[in-house]
Amino acid sequence: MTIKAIIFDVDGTLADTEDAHRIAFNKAFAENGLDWNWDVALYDKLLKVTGGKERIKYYVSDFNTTYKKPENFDDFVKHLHQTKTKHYTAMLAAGQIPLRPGIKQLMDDARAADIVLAIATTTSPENVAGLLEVGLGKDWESYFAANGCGDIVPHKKPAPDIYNWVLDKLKLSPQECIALEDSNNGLRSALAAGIKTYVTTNPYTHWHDFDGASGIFDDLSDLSAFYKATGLPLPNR
Ligand code: XBP
Ligand code: MG
Repeated sequence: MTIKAIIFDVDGTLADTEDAHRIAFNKAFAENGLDWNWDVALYDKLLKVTGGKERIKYYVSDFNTTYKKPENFDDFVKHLHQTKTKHYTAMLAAGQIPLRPGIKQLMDDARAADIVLAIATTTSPENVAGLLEVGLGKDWESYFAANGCGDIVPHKKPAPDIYNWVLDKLKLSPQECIALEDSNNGLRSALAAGIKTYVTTNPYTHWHDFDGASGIFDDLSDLSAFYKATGLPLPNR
């Protein structure tokens, strides 16, 4: 079947964002008087859980078990996460996080060939906007026929919810789409929605289990190889 849409994960796929997320979490902890510090080794483990609020709760329940939770813990986590988003979007606005190699060219090639683009991510909408405003320009929203992100679905990746939400918006079947992901959670989410999935790895995910992926790449610097592997009818680059 011809491919009608490409659905992109954001964090780790469109850009190497996870270390900036980690730094933003640490800034939020410091700003709120917490002595928590997530180093790279710990963050690696915390990435098991997607979603920033969910990740903070996972840290408290599994890694900082002596911490005495405040009474309104949910509100506290929400506030911490808002502080984190403020720091993260400031890093994006400062142009600290470029798109990964080949991403913009792939999007431009696909658009020129009338292949629809969409986003399926667990990250917050502000973060998607901040990244793509810098990476694609002010009219970044016009690139995407569906922008699935954050809390719009009940269950985050590895659940298929966000991909199902996007398929619904696009009015396409899973067989008419491919997904691009960078992590085991993301791959499982897309596969559970029945979508053929390709993976680009990054420093946080290169060791993940990518069983079920249709192709695994270090990055998309060789777009011709990606077009050949996927069967996308796009020009040699
Ligand atoms: C990304 C995530 C996100 C980010 C943090 O996963 O899990 O939670 O790490 O963003 P994926 P928020 O790439 O699979 O979508 O703090 O805004 O949740
Ligand atoms: Mg990702």
